Amino acid sequence: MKLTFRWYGPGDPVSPAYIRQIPRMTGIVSSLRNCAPGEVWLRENVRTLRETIEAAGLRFSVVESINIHENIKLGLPDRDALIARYAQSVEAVAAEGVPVICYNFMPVFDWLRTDLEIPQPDGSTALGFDQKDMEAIDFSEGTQDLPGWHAAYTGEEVTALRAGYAELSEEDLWHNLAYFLERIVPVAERAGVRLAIHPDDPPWSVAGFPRIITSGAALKRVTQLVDSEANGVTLCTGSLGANPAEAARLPETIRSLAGRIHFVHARNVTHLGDRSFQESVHPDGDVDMAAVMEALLEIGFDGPARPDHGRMIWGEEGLAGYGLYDRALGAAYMAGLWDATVRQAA
Ligand code: CS2
Ligand code: MN
Repeated sequence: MKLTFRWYGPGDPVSPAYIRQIPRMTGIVSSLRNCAPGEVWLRENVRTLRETIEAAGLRFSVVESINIHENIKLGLPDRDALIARYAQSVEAVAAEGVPVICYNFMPVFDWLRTDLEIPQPDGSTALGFDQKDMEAIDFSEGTQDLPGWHAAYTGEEVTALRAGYAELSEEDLWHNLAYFLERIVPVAERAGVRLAIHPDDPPWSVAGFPRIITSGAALKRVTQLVDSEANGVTLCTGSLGANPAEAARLPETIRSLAGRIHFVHARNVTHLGDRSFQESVHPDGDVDMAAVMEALLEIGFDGPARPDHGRMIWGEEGLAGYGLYDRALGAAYMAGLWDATVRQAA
């Protein structure tokens, strides 16, 4: 396992110089934040980002994410042109030597929480999600009441997007994902880079939009859509683990995906009720992190892994889920647990 850390690029309050000071840290996970979905990533911009990362003594290990344009997910007529542009971005990333590209296939929204600052008994704050709170959000005026997405969409835009997705069944969405992968996986293969789909977070339909990458079985199905090592997954313990049944079968999921896990997100969650959870510290919660590490070692996982979201601790202010301190604690815990797992297996 190679320890990595997400950095949002210049402007992120956490600096690569600080990230480098975390024990065992080898690489950065980043992206061209200003590129909208559908825009081609220019090689020179990827190079500048890589050089900034390397100047801090770290490697540009993973691109997370190249976001997929909505019209590809919807299967609209301009998708071929959009996929061709996506291919150019994949080639630019590969040409700069970044070995893994994380992406997701979530309609409209990326990861969602209903509360970004839940006070914890120890004085820290954590992120959480409750389906009841989500269902109470009125989208008629847009996303203004959706934490983290205030200015994302107007009411009319949400209505139009919902109408577009209302015409798609889950199988149609699978079909559109297959259409995309059939065209992009060969490009990734030729360019020498590996794709790693991130499971949907939370792993169920939200805000009136369908979600399909919601289980270990769904990740497996993705790998079967195009049979190539370049067609892999991001194993996110927190996203899958938001569903108690999936949390319990994480080791089994990992074994079933041997050879296709190209990136790992370690995060713990505590279930609070039906489709309701809080993010918890890396060691404690409903994800058995030691069992996750054991299964990863068993399948010979040797790729990049990062602590996923963290709490806000020690008075830090920053991007929700992406402060330095608690993620650094998570990274140190991952390193220790991995060492112990390797030693025990030897
Ligand atoms: C996070 C996301 O939700 C999560 O678990 O890791 O930031 C995720 O990385 C992106 O949605 C992947 O595209
Ligand atoms: Mn994740």
